[in-house]
Amino acid sequence: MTDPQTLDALKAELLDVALEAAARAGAFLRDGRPDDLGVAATKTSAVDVVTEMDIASEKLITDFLAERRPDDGVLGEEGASREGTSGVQWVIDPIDGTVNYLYGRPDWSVSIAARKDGETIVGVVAAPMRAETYRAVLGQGAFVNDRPAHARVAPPFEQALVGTGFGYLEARRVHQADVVRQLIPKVRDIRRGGSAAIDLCDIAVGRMDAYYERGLNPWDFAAGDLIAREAGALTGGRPGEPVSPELTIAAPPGLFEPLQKWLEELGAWHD
Ligand code: LIP
Repeated sequence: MTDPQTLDALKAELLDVALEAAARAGAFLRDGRPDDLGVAATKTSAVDVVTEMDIASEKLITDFLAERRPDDGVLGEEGASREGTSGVQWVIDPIDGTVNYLYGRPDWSVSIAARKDGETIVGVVAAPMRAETYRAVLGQGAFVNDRPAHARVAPPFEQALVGTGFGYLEARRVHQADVVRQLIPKVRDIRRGGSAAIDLCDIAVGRMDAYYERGLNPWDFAAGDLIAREAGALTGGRPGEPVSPELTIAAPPGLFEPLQKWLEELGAWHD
């Protein structure tokens, strides 16, 4: 068991490192985006893309982490993978919202989380085109820039503004479209932002009432999940489950429960 004072000092150091890494990568991506940016590679389908900037951003972040925290482990979306010896693992999405970034749309982010013995204790999401950085330390609240972040009070279900997203494979998209088709008449409206990390932070700052998505990777949700929880939202997957690639849900108490029930009944957790 880590001494509380030592743990607090570790959290403070990891937050400082995450903020600096996200700021450096965010500035590089904002200021250095090539006008002729193209697709460098594809992953699960022809529309699941990687750009040279995703790869360069991940290298910038991992080089910085190696300098500041050489004994930590690393897991990055674009292949960064290092076993550490410190018990700390960094979980990195160098551009969350790659398709938005490719098209020159503003809603993309850099998502960096630090896990200690498997538990996320620091989360940072930088959204440079919004001039906002969202952050949270476990047990110490959530912030947007230097302002405290708080999730909205749950509205009635039919007045909820709900965010979601869709996968890259046709079979999954067909089922996801069927789920959202049945949800749309029951809520205020739907938003599809394109960056899970920003969607989770929008729950934290009260810009959306709820968010759900199937098929996210740990680097998509690790930081935003902590930020949403520290802002007062509940997060999870199927009933009794934590957020996972199977299903990610975030919403304030009073809305989280009926939404989770609806998504379970609609089969949002499977393809
Ligand atoms: C994206 C997620 C988004 C999802 C997209 C994509 P990426 O992550 O943040 O919520 O709907 O399909 O997975 O690939 O841009 O890092």
